[in-house]
Amino acid sequence: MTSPIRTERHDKVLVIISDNPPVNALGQAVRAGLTDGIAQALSDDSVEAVVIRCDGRTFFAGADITEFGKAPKGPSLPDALDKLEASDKPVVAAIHGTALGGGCEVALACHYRVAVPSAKMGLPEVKLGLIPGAAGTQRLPRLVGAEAALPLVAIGNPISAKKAKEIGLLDAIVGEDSLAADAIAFAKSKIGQPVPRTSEGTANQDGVKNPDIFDEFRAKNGRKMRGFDAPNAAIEAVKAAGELSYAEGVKKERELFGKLMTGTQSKAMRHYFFAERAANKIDDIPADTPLIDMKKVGVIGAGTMGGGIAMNFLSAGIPVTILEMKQEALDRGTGVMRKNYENTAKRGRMTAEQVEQAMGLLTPTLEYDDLADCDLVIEAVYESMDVKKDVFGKLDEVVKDGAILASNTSYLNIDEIAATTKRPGYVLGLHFFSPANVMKLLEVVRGEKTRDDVLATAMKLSKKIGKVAAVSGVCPGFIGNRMLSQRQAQANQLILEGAKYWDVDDVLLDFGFPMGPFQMGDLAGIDIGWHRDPSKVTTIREALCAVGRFGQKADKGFYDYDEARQRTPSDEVKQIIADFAAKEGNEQRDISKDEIRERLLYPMVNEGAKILDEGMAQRASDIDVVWINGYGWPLYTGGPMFWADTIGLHTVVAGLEKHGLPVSDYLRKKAEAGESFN
Ligand code: 3H9
Repeated sequence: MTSPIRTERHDKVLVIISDNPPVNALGQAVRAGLTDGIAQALSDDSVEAVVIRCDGRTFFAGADITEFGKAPKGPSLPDALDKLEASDKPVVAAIHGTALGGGCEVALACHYRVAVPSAKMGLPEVKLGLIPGAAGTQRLPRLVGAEAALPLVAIGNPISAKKAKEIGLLDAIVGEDSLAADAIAFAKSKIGQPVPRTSEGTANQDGVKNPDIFDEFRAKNGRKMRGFDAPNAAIEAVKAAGELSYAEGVKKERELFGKLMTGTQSKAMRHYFFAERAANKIDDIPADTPLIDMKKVGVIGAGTMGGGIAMNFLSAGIPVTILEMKQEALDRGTGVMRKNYENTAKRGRMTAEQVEQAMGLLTPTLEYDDLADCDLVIEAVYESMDVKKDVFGKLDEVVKDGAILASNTSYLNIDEIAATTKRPGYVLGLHFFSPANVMKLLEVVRGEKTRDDVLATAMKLSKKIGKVAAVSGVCPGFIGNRMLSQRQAQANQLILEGAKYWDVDDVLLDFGFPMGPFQMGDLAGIDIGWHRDPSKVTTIREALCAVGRFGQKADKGFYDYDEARQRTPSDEVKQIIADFAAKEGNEQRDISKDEIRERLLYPMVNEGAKILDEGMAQRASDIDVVWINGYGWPLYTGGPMFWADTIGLHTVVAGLEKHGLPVSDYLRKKAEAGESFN
């Protein structure tokens, strides 16, 4: 097999080039090639400096994740990088694209780093449940200081070249189109000078002088890190970089890395990494299916949902025409969109110019005819089949042939909606989650007649607007809400049988969800969909509405809320539930948290199995993607189906049986065969 690494001579400079598509991952052959390249430079007296760069779309994007969990093959990345850094001839990293993880560690082991303005650098290992394992936690703080290193290592978001230069991670920013030549010139300028080795840097002493920075960082980012093991290990490693010698620090990093690598969290998060990428692929549609050009998008409805949907496209530079029925609603909707953008700008995540650019792409209208030349129209109107049918009928008449018509319905039958048009092949569901400009998930609902190019275009578009998409077949509630309704039914039943409603919420919080169903009800408003007749009480929610307990907005719902929005279980609600249960003939008993957890989560897995069996999801990992991105299922458990695999499907079946709950044939068969979903 030919090596992915080649070398070129430019006078006294040896250029080591990696060409390992798609992302120049640092697999065994790349590591071996890098080591050989450095050896070649050192053994040749006519070479006086070295440049390392990559062909293709990016500098090394990290270790090859597909090698994790397999028997390691030398040279290891830490060894390769130690050899590189030991060179007494200057080595320059020439960076474009994304220098991530092990790729960033390659750059750190080089004596100098130059990059193009569009490059990004980062250590995202923490997002795979890991910390950098090739001395990144020890070299980075020695170069840029512990305080600047902490967010990079413990949160894992990449930074721009500009920011990298500011903190000292880059030595120079070079021309966008002249990286190779500029890096060689930079290397030549360093010939004959003593080489600066990052492992010998002293910037890490900032954390020794002010050890409070570690606790402050923990306090500031506590919510983001809740439940995850890797961020704490990352903080520990960065702290160690100031307290220990380099050799001891590296040893500490290896210990922490090894522990994380063999733990369940990293396994789950690596599963998710590949799951997210797999979800964007549709098994029976060829990758080279021609796509429909997307120059302009229409959105019907300028409420919270429609406005949020529109913002996704505006932010991606795609013009949007937004339609409302009344001028007042249109003005209100576009006003909210502008305000959202301005708030983002206030937080420093957008410039004022970008706000104007995005809003400049928006055309508000009251006329259906203005949607005629859109390539895609998404309706986000009231959730009623009759209303949707009416909207699709009108759209079918005015919007040009070959344009896609999409519904944002979270529940209704897409095939029935499609049948009201003369172009059912061009109809599909695009189910956004609220707030639609923030939430990552997009459920793409494939109708019976949806054309291949329509679906392929939707998947491509979802990536362009920064969404994580998963395909669902047509069934009530699709993948996400269909499984949610199982959990909700159990939550309601549990409190009738005597479970404390705050225990139900706490079980889900402890599991890693951001909140439980009753807290969620209070936040969203318990009166959503309430008929406003206090004399007709058929559910606990209606009983709460009847006494004005509408949720957080009324300072009372399931919980009482104080000024700081802290929740306290309410005696009034306890009584309402007890009375309601008695009326329904439910005898109340103490219910353990274990029972609550099993009854909330196992029926979801069972429903997931049915969804798979019916072919409503392409693969179990798509279900994981839906639940992690749309419903706050904790990433570090890998999603409901991966989690079920981890605890064993026989455990799920036994639990369902113990609680007298239904077990689908598919789940039972898999459990009996000792199989897993993923
Ligand atoms: C690490 O470095 C540990 C070290 O500290 C310690 C070592 C001792 N490996 O995302 P895309 C595949 S941990 C293997 O769709 P984009 C990916 O699966 C690593 N494969 O492209 C996909 O395959 P397919 C730290 C990888 O342009 C294809 O490449 N680094 C890897 O949207 C295209 O990927 C990271 O965590 C990999 N490292 O985004 C960075 N990376 O076509 C992970 C990608 O079959 N990577 N693939 O579906 C990324 O964040 C994005 O891929 C990147 C490009 C931003 C680079």
